[in-house]
Amino acid sequence: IEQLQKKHVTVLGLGVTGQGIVRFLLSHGINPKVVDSRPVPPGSDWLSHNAPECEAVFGNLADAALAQTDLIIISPGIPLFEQSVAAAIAEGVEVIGDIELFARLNTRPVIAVTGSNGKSTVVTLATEVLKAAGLKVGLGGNIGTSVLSLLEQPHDVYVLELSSFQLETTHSLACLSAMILNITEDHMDRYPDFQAYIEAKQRIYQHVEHIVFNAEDHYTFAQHGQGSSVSLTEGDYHLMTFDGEPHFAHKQTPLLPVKTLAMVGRHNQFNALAVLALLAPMQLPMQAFASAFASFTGLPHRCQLVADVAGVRYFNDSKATNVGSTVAAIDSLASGRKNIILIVGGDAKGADLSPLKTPLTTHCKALFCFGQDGAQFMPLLRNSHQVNNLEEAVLAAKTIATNGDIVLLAPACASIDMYPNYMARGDEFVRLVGEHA
Ligand code: UMA
Ligand code: ADP
Repeated sequence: IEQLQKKHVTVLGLGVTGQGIVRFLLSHGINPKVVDSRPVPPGSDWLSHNAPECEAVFGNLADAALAQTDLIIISPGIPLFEQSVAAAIAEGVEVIGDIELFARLNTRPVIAVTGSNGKSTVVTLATEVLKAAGLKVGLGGNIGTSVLSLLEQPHDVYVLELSSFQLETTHSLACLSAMILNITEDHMDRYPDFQAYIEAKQRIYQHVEHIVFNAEDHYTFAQHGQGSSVSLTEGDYHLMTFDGEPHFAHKQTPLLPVKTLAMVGRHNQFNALAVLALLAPMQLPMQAFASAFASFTGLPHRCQLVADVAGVRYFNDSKATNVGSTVAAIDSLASGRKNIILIVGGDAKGADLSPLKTPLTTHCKALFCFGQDGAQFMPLLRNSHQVNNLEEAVLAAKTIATNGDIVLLAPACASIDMYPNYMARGDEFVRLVGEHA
């Protein structure tokens, strides 16, 4: 902190992250310059009420004189290749993210999770287990809470959800344990190629005592160091039959019956194994896992059953914002019959949609596409239809659904072309299902 107080600091981005950084700096007597390329960033009102003393430059980044500062603390939504940022880096300005600042100040154990899908579910379940063991846990990062705000109160342990964007600007985060859950294509509008996205995620393993990885996804393997692998079938943490019943197990030791887990779906059994592996160094009583597994029913907007009308089940998986999560949703709801009516579309972020082809043709009865990139999905299934919005999709799905069918919103796209965020999209789906189904 003393070093920081001597520097001229610029906070770049005034969303959730930026506000967390500004609040933290002000509480330590540091007045940063605040810059955002949006003319009216989300935190502009907050700033004028709470920190009118900070110089603010909103609009064109070129006007912000970024090169004339000592340190830029950048938000994850702004790429390092952004022209003004790249120019400042070339001038020797240090650029870090809020996770890096947290890492430099934190003294408590950190459990960190990244991956293309399942991060929020895994960090939330891990947090519930730690709480059940009586610990005071700080949960933050990409899940939506600024990590710097976590430092305002003492905690026993931190659980961090980290995006590839956040990892790009993180250098010294020391973790007790860390895992890349899986890597499938996402954010191809931000990375030059898939390899660059993998490299960003791999940064989570830079300083880790206990590495955890997915035995079935070699992109998650660490380049250096030993660790524990996770997979339903072949990992150190895996499923085994014991006393005639499926169990979560470590090597040959059964730990808990799978039926203790309230969440459904095979991907959630994987997530539970990930939590067992990640928390192993904490040496918690198995009872803490048992009670959290039983009480945590999953986060909203993730494969959530929202209605069952005349034998037709409606699932809200609005958080499926990339191809991998939509594939996981279809696979985990599949019954061997072609009974899934899938709704997709939005901003596909430049993704390759072809991995959807097999799950769609194997398990789906019909496909309804909407939004900016809806048309790109049309060739994936013979019975596909383009509609103008989610309401038309729900109405059309209802018309063809019969007893035993599933109507699944798993858009494989970001929502920003039509909604403020995936929650608003999911909420609208739930409302439409309530109105029309
Ligand atoms: N933006 C500008 N100009 C700026 C700053 C931002 O146009 O000067 C745009 C960005 O391109 C982006 C949007 O504004 O489209 C938000 O960016 P931000 O960096 O201000 O975002 P925050 O509000 O600080 O939220 C960020 C994470 N957002 C992103 O990485 C885009 C949040 O993850 C995270 O919860 C929050 O920090 C706290 O850590 C959201 C997300 O979508 C949920 N993450 C991606 C994902 O999960 O796929 C990675
Ligand atoms: P993230 O925070 O990485 O976006 P979430 O837990 O919010 O992850 O889940 C995002 C989407 O991925 C949801 O649609 C969910 O059903 C699906 N999902 C959850 N766990 C997994 C997993 N282990 N593998 C693939 N998809 C998953």
